[in-house]
Amino acid sequence: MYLEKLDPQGSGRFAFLAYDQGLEHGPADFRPNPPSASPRFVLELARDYGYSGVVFQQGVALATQGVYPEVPRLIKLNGRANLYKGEPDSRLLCSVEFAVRALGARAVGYTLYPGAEQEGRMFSEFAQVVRDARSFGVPVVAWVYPRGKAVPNDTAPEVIAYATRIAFELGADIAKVKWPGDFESFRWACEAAQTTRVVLSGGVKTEEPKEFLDVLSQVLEAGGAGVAVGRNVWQRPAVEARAISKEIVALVRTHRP
Ligand code: FBP
Repeated sequence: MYLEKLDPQGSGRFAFLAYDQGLEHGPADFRPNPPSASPRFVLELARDYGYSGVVFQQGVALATQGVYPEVPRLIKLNGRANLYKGEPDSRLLCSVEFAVRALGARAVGYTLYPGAEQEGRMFSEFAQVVRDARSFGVPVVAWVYPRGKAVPNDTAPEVIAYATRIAFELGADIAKVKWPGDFESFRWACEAAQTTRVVLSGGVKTEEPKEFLDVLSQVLEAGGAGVAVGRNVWQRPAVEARAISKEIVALVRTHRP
């Protein structure tokens, strides 16, 4: 029922445009396509191609209040910069209440780093986010990225299946995970997640759009619910970003296993 906020037609499919990389990676991510430093570039793509929503941190959401308000906002509640290279940790920066009441969030998101030293704190913070989101009636998307010195291979099939299962166990509506490398492994991740829907995390921009779209087709074929993609869209020049957006949204909407 909560997912209706993002999917009024009840398609069970989602294509999010991720735009929290300014915090998570820094502005170097915008250099391949300088207009992408402006959130308007991303909002226009989301509006024109019917993405399920854009992923913003609190500050970007505040700066763009009233800009294309028809584009659903998924507010990322925690985050970190990547200057510190120690064990990963990501703390709550925005409450569910502020995201919903002040920023008009249709959904909230939170990154978990299972395996990291701070795993326990992130799990309990996330569990509280799930409870708060229930009281405000919004769905929760978990970015689940096993990571840290205890996790030598963060995209191993058993690690990705564990990631989606953690999302299910903790109450996420949608889990966003990295590509484990093949169809069978992604299918395992979807099975492990049970009622939690699983979407692909976009990843580094591929040379050719087709390489990315082929992976997305496999995700959908394996039972995945879609994608949350950033760099593979907005690091391309406007004409190409538009072309790949059209294909991503069409694929997510129409491809059935
Ligand atoms: P991309 O599609 O650009 O890979 O974005 C997906 C995403 O999850 C972003 O929401 C987030 O900023 C970033 O990847 C974090 O990636 P990582 O922690 O692996 O550097």
